[in-house]
Amino acid sequence: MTKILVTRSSMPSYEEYCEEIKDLWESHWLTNMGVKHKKLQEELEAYLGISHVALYTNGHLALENAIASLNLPTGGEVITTPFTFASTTHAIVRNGLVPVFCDIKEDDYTIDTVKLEQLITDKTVAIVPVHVYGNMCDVEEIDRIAKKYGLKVIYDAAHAFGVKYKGVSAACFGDASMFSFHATKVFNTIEGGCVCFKDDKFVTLLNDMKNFGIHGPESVQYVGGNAKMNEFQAAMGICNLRHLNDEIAKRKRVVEKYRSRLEGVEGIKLSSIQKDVESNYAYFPVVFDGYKYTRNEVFEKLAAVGIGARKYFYPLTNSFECYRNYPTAGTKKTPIAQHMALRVLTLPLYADLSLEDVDRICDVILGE
Ligand code: T4K
Repeated sequence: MTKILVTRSSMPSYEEYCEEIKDLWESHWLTNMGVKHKKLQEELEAYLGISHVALYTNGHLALENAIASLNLPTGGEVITTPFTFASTTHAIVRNGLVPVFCDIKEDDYTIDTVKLEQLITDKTVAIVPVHVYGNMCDVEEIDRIAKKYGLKVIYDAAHAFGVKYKGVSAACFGDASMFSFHATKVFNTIEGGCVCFKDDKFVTLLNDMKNFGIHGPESVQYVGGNAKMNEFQAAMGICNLRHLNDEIAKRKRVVEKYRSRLEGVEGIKLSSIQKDVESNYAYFPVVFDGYKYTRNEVFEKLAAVGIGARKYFYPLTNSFECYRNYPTAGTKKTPIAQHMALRVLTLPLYADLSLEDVDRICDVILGE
């Protein structure tokens, strides 16, 4: 029985990667913003249609630094969603800010903008929405709210690399957007991530912050850490970017196959197809609500035959032990998110997942 895991990293051929890293053996330049770093940064700026990309060693530190760059007042409230990976909430809290958890929408699991506006107080300083599973948040409404109340917006776009709204890349909304280039993502640099932004005034800050705040040989302007992307990571990104369109097209076939088997089955709910959005087919979430098997039963049935679905995102971040004593924590105020977290399963999805395997997975889900 071959195991099927929830995802499998996209990789270039061994030869292609070796060719890309060959010159590193000649230069001995392995990290600290070398030629590969520069090349990837420029290629990403062109691909995403954004003026500035600051590369990071992972998406989490990219998000932490993006939030830090806005210099928000300690103790300020940041409205965000608990239906996400631990990273989103941690990045807010590790910046000395207070997460205020907003509920999500039932159809696409992104932040509910009506509830968001109701949560704004005189302590609110920013919004950190999440394009969860690659589904775009309501960027137009969030922009309207942010302008009305003078709030900063930093998108956690970890899942949304390659996604476009009305032809515009997910990189281009809010004050900044963070992409994750982790091994499990549609586009990977092994580990990695970036901050995308338009305002020139953040160029120095975001690039220096990942290198101890060092600006020049005798100038340290910020209290930064070490979050640099190294040359091997960047080389992987350069290779993977060449194949990205193919990878997304292959993922699309897998998703279409899943939809053809699961759409319309009583008690099974699929994520809605968003209007004006070009998807990257990052994840395939399925909600079991009133189905003949519970989510946990489906999870166990799949696991019993070597199929590794995942409960992304359960538990909600507002129920984590580390936030138990937070005044804003608890799942009561986010009932839709809690409902989804108890019922959702993300099914295996990667470019090379065969359609026969998708059938096998669906047979287990639909079987007696
Ligand atoms: N914001 C959001 C909304 C995020 O989802 C994430 C990360 C972040 C921020 C932070 O970005 P990064 O700092 O990670 O760049 C995984 C990933 O580690 C994490 O990147 C991701 N979100 C999260 C949703 O999933 P785990 O603990 O579930 O991963 P793991 O090790 O169980 O791997 C899942 C499957 O992927 C494996 O069953 C097989 C496959 N896999 C895994 C690895 C590590 C590969 O094929 N190759 C690999 O190298 O967290």
